[in-house]
Amino acid sequence: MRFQTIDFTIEQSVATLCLNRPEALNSFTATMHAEVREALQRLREAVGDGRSTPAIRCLLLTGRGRGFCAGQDLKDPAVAPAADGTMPDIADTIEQNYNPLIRALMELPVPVICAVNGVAAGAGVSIALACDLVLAARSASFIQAFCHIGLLPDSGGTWNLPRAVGMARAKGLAMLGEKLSAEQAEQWGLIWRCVDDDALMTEAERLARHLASQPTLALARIKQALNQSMHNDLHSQLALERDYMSELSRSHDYREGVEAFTAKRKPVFKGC
Ligand code: T3D
Repeated sequence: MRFQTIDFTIEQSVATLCLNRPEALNSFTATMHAEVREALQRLREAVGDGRSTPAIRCLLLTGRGRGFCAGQDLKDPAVAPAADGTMPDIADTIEQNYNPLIRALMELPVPVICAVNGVAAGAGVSIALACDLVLAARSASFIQAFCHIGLLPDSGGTWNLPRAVGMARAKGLAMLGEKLSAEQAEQWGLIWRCVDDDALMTEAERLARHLASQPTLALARIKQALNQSMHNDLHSQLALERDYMSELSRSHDYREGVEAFTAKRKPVFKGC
């Protein structure tokens, strides 16, 4: 599939979406938003409804060049001040572009791996935090750059950040906008793992292939249940676990998992 600002490929049930504007640290323009939206829409259709083996069983998101994503392209005419000095209302781009992107990633019923290959800043951090497993190159960093330009962490930043690292660290990061190294991000629980730079893509692709061979429907329900636990009370969460378990207990992969365990062989999951 040919796009101008992203590369989108599918191989062995793994879709890879690579942000490809390295000269601007993969910051988002209106075109990039439209292309990412289209790729995610195609992906969502390929995942299906969980009743049969999905054509795609994992998404890997990364960036080209020395940056992962520097958030909004601050030079994009769509968000720049007009010639007469009037400022655009950025609620429009947030509502039309960033919010649907965050929902699409967090609601996608397959695991989303983010390989943070370099600096992530502004909405670039929020996008990484909307993914399920974040790997980062040791030289990568995370910057809540919003406060440097008079904004606040959007794209779910104020929701995901305190849940990941706690309120004290979230406020420090968001109000100071200091660079957080990948190693510190791992120690603080912001990301799953920090790996050596030259091992990042090998490790991310290995993880993606592994997840794509696992019981996809169960992974989808794990993702949904953990995300919903952030705002459910215990009673609602217990009911939700019961309902998801009821559905999963009727899946092919549950039967296969138990049969393989009993027969002491490796399970072959179909993802449904
Ligand atoms: O519409 C709205 O605003 C609403 C949405 C908001 C969501 C947001 O994401 S707001 C936050 C926007 N992002 C930022 O404020 C980050 C801006 N970038 C930086 O602070 C720095 O570039 C970094 C800390 C990320 C990296 O610094 P460094 O020194 O490694 O690289 P650099 O030299 O600053 O950047 C390299 C090039 O990328 C440079 O281009 P040039 O001068 O070589 O032609 C730079 O202008 C460009 N670049 C980096 N970030 C952006 C960008 N160009 C446009 N927009 C960017 N966000």
